Amino acid sequence: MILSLDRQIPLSTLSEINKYIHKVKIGYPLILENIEYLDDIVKLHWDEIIFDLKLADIDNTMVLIVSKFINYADSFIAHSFVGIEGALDKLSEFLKNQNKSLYLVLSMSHKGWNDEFYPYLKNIAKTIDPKGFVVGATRPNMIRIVRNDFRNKIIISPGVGAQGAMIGDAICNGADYEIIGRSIYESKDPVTEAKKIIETQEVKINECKRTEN
Ligand code: BMP
Repeated sequence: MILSLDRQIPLSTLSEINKYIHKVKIGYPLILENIEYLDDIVKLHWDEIIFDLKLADIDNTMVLIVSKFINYADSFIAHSFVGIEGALDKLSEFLKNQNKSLYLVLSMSHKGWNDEFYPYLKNIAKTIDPKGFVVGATRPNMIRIVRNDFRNKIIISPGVGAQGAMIGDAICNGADYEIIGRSIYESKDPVTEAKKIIETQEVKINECKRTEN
């Protein structure tokens, strides 16, 4: 599970959640809400801090943006559609030199996303060879396709809960992590909710593994 934080929550709550969820994805709304909060987040014990800046620009601009957060992040998310030359080639090289990782968006969770572009995005993804991909949990078929095309890459999958995908479904279809935000941070008791979601996820994964065997 990856906690998606798009809003500030009390540090004591975050620190409790951090006992159960060890990866966090930080979004623009949170950075814009309170950039100083980032200093508190990084002090907790995360296995990975992913900056979801959905980079989609020319190389120089993307490198300037990630440079601002390089000391906070383990990895960054960029759009793949911007292409290679003059964009992702330099970003990818810069992040490698900084020992940071890159995820590329291959398929989004909202209705309006068009997967007809996937063959184009797939070729870009093959050339750039990032750590992993973002594929929406609302598109189980795309998760299966991406898993089949990229057997050794990490698939992280948003869209669970608030956007309608069921807990555990993305994992059962081949994702490595489900990304969950509002279902946790907007709940009355985020810590209990996080624990409940993890339990539900475990039950679901065990069920689908049993069905596979
Ligand atoms: P929530 O669980 O609150 O819906 O949050 C999902 C998070 O994943 C948000 O930060 C959103 O920007 C991001 N996201 C998404 O929902 N769909 C995508 O296709 C790609 C994303 O990064």
